[in-house]
Amino acid sequence: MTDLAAVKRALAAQRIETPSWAFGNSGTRFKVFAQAGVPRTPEEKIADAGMVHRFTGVAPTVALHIPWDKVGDYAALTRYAADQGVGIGAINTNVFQDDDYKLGSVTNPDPGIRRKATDHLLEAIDIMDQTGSRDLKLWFADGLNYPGQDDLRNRQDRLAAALRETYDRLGAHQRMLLEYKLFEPAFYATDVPDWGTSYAHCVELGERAVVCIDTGHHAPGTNIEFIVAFLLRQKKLGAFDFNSRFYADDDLMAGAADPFQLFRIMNEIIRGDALDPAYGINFMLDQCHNIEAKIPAIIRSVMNVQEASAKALLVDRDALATAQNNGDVLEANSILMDAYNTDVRPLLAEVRADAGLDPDPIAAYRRSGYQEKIVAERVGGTQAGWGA
Ligand code: LRH
Ligand code: MN
Repeated sequence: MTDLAAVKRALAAQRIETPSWAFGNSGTRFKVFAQAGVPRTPEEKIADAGMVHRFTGVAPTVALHIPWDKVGDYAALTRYAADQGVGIGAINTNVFQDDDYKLGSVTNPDPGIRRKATDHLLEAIDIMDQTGSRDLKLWFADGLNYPGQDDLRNRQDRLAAALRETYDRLGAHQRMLLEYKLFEPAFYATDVPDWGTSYAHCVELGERAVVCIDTGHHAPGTNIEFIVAFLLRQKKLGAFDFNSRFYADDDLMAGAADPFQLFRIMNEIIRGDALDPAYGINFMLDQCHNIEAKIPAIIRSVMNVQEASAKALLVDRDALATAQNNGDVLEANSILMDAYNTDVRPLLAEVRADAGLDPDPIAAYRRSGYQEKIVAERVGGTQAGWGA
């Protein structure tokens, strides 16, 4: 039988990290629809992240992306974040937007360009030393568009060398999250295309190199919860970039396109006793809100992760194990589906009320008038995000 008090404690202790860039303008190659009230500075992005935490109670850190969030004084930015009720989370590097990186960054045939890219990764650790961040998050757009364009093995050697130099620079409490992605912007081969490649590099590097699973970075039909189960078993799962998709790297709200998949992922997390922040997995969002209001969309995404987690926490693990061990296929499946089909919104409303929060974070945000305030105040300047 499931211990409801324990479920509520686990939900109250849950931590979800928001992405600074999701508060900025974003879109597709066809159009970026700028929105009124969008932040112009890292401080304004952090203030918006503060609002998500204020109304959900479970989003106390915000991930930064460099140079999108470059400032002169990261210690001051960290103090500003504290005033907004949040901490600075993972530091994301960006070796995908510079002209020099057309043929790759750390995998580029040109050693001078590899040096430049590696120096950016090292600079990000300097920033972590100032923000107190634990996680260095690496994603490489590096790849090829045509067979023969470059040597696949040489590129892996170059990647490994850059990762080694970066790993050896990490401080004792710092980690490297290596994110993989099947394709885009490269359309023939990506140098870190799948969990296996990331895992192999992380094993080669050491215990503080772990895999980051972005739920939008797999081939259609990929069983992501299998990857979660496997990496948990290997103690190599470090983080998630939660979002959802119908087709490719759509970066839609987590749980919006496939709430059952998010439930199955959180089910493996719960089965692995890995939800508690003490276990060390960084549950992050990585999304782009191209047409919807950004702050409510991120609040909704946090709630979707909470709902998937609550359903997974309600799985009757003893009954499930018994049915599985008895080879009772239908019973085992129905026990899992019973949890998935449970309406957990009243339970989460209780958890929020117990924490002194409004049971409906989105309604509370709407009543706060913050949206109207930022639309009125944030006039002029250059909006953050993709150029409109
Ligand atoms: C790459 C990615 C990566 C970030 C970027 C914003 O698609 O998922 O995590 O650096 O989005
Ligand atoms: Mn990502």
